Amino acid sequence: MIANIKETVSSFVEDTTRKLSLAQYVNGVIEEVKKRNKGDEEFHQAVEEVLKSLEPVLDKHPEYIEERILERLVEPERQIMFRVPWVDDNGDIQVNRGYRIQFNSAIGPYKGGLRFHPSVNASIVKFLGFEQIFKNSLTGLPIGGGKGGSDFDPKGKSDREIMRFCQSFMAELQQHIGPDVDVPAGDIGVGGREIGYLFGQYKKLRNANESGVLTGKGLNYGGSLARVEATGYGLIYFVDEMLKEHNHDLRCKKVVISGSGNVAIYAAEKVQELGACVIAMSDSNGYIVDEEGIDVELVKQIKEVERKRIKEYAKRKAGAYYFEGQKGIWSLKCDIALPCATQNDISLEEAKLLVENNVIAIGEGANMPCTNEAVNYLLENNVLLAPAKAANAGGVATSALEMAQNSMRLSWTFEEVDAKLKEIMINIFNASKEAAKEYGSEGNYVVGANIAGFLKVADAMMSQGII
Ligand code: NDP
Ligand code: 2IT
Repeated sequence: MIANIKETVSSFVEDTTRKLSLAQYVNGVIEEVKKRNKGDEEFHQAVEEVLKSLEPVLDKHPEYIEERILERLVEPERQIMFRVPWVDDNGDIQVNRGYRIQFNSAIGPYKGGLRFHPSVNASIVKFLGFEQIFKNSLTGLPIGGGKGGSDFDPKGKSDREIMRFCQSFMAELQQHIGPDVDVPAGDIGVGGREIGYLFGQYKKLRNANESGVLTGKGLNYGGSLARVEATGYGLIYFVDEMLKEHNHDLRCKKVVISGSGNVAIYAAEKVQELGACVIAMSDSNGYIVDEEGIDVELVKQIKEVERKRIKEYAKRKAGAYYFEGQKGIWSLKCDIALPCATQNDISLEEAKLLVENNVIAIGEGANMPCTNEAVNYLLENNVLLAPAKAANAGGVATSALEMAQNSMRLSWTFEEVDAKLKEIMINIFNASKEAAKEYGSEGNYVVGANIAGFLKVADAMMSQGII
């Protein structure tokens, strides 16, 4: 009996010591990242969130520690930063900064969007590139992690200015990308128009019609049906699957969506198609409330066609209201919250409001829209949380389907692409669920997605040696 107790105590002590030293090791890697990437706060945040969730994996697979997988993973394979000079409509010279980060190519060519927004800097591009590694792995398709962009602000620019900027940006970027090397796409401020100008310039400079070099292209020059819809639709497929797992569904649920760009619009369209009611959407100036349910076609007209502000909506739709301010939207009572605008949209304060209002689920359409404190608070309060890496992976997954169609020189119908997208989203949900269960965090899809995404990349890195 006493021997038994002694054995239990000593194995408990051994176990606790091992876990403590694992935590120390992971903290050490995080501290080193902070030292080497001073001031890159968004990048620190993304690294901390992922690495901390990997402790149970390292416990089971000490070989990842021996092979220094974490230390290699947090260091981008390559970072490119360049000058983007262009001439505005007044004939004045403007200078912006361009970025491309080629983070990890263990499972395929670098893949990830380009963001054009004044807030873009090295930290933003690094955090987005880091997240992209795990997201792309989760899709089950052979794509590595990359990201890029510029501090260029497309707002208020003429079409010709956008074109000249894109041409200058591509004049430099073209030497670093290619269909088997690195395949950019859109993100904030980069949609079909920008991809068209970027593609035209690449084709001209390289004298090659390599359609797989960019995704999100127009349908008449190599684009894929359903790519425009894919991120928003994919988000809803994931959220629907998560709700079903917990005996809920979308019917008659009140939904609040931040943003009114590509992801937000198609999330709104799909969620309403499945029976929910979107009562609010926003842009960076303010939000609209329409208790009757947002008219998505009107939002498309205002934001996609006219490129105007969301406040126009309240002027044109009876019974709709407009409120100034970015974060006020999270004080509205809703069942499902879909942050689809930008990072750190929901901090602890907004998370508390959502919980007070009995939110059931959060689906992250944007990248890292919840702070780490908000994520922890939401999980502690039993809110179902669909993490960005998994829930918004439908966009990049469909980009990979676009690459596949380009390689085959064929195109699939909308229904074919949409069916593949849905299957991919359900697979991602299941992979996240299973990984969470296997590593002791059942129901925590944040941890599950990190682990499932990590394992494939780590194993590929192990197979390919120290490079
Ligand atoms: P868009 O440029 O089409 O739309 C962005 C929307 O978010 C706009 O309504 C914009 O408002 C709002 N927004 C942007 N920045 C801010 C800010 N700092 N504060 C408040 N609101 C802001 O971009 P997407 O819809 O493509 O991207 C939205 C999010 O989804 C991003 O986090 C992106 O990384 C992520 N994502 C995008 C994918 C894609 O395929 N496009 C795939 C996966 C994730 P305003 O018009 O006022 O600027
Ligand atoms: O964040 C993202 O996954 C995207 N912006 C889409 C990237 C892509 O390559 O389609």
